[in-house]
Amino acid sequence: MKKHLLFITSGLFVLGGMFAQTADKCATMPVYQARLQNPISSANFKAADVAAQNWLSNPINKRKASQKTNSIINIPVVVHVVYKNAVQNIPDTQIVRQIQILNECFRLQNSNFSATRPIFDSIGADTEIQFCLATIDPQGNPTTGIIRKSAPTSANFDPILNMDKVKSSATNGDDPWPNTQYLNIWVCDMSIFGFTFVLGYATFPGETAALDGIVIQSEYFGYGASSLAPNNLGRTTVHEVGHFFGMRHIWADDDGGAAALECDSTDFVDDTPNQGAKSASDCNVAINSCSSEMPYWSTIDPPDMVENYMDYSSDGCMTLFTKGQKARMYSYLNTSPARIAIKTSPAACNDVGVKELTTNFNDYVFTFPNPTNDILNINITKFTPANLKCEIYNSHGQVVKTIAQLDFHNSINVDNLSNGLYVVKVYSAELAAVKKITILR
Ligand SMILES: [Ca+2]
Ligand SMILES: [Ca+2]
Ligand SMILES: [Zn+2]
Repeated sequence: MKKHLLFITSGLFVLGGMFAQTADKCATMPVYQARLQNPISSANFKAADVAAQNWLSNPINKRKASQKTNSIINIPVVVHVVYKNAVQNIPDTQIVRQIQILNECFRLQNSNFSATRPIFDSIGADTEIQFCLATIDPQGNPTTGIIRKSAPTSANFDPILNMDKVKSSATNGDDPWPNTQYLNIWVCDMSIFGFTFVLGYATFPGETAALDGIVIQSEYFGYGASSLAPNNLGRTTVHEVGHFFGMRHIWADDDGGAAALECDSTDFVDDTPNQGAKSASDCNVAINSCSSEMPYWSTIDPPDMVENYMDYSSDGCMTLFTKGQKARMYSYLNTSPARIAIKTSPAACNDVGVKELTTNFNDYVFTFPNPTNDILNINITKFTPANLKCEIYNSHGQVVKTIAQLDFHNSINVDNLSNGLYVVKVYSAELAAVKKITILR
């Protein structure tokens, strides 16, 4: 009873703190602190950390884990969509897109990696970890890897007062699949009193099977609406999956202390610069909060690595995990029983996203507004748009505009084209989508 009271009190305290600011990226640490109140959980987390640290203290392990091995780890994912209304019942395309964003970011194929400052780009890591929607369920039956479950509008899934209720059917959520075979991701509404105060949270290695996985606020899963900027590019899930593999925040959660003390704790990764405080959903490249430090790869005191997925920067700012972070992930993937097991999960795991893209590519291309008069927007939600081209045809079948290289978001000026019906073809060697648009003034 005492423990329970303690948790509620600390929960309210944290909740009060969160209300004082805008939506926070992640509730992983407050949830973790609450879990540490349970002596068994606390011992399990500690055992996982000690085993991982011992593994990483072996220089051979450390060297191998931070290098590229060309051996890919495939993580089968099951997404539990627990919804209270139609909007929260997010479409398959949004889910597939999030899996693709995970793959881009964990495999260093994100198109914004080129924006990484030169001082950091040499330590960016292809973690060689990939994700896919599971194709075999725990009973051995075929599955899309997506479960949809309706919850009453009265259900609360916030991570402080109703922590983990979304993870159990008995409390209006959905039970996890075995964490030895699947990464469980719950997508739900965590708002409380109509206020979205957290975008996601994760469990660290060592968590019990019943709770292991990550939870993401529905509208932030996948490619969110521009109104959700700067958190609309799917990086919340990348950040939370980072926690799932043992990553701590890059600023080591030592915000708020005396200035001299804010640089004295660690994220347990030796190539990420020390950082005194979290970023504020921005991309402040001017900041160097901890001075007089010299990581092994640098000859100068580096600025804060706001490009790191484990900061709270804007989604568009985030571009990398480091080699040291990769090594830390592998230290858990080689020592923590559930993380070891998932590497050889029997849940079949084809690259579902790419397979679906080939037949449904039209669903991944959005042209708007229609009709338009001057600007045509073409948005792509594809794994890598690097090789995508576009041609616009008039009603006589003649090419009137060519774009040699599409990006995720494109604004095409069509004000030199006359009124009429046009066909927009978006294509690569493997994929093709065709959209009809009208130009009308
Ligand atoms: Ca560090
Ligand atoms: Ca520094
Ligand atoms: Zn976090």
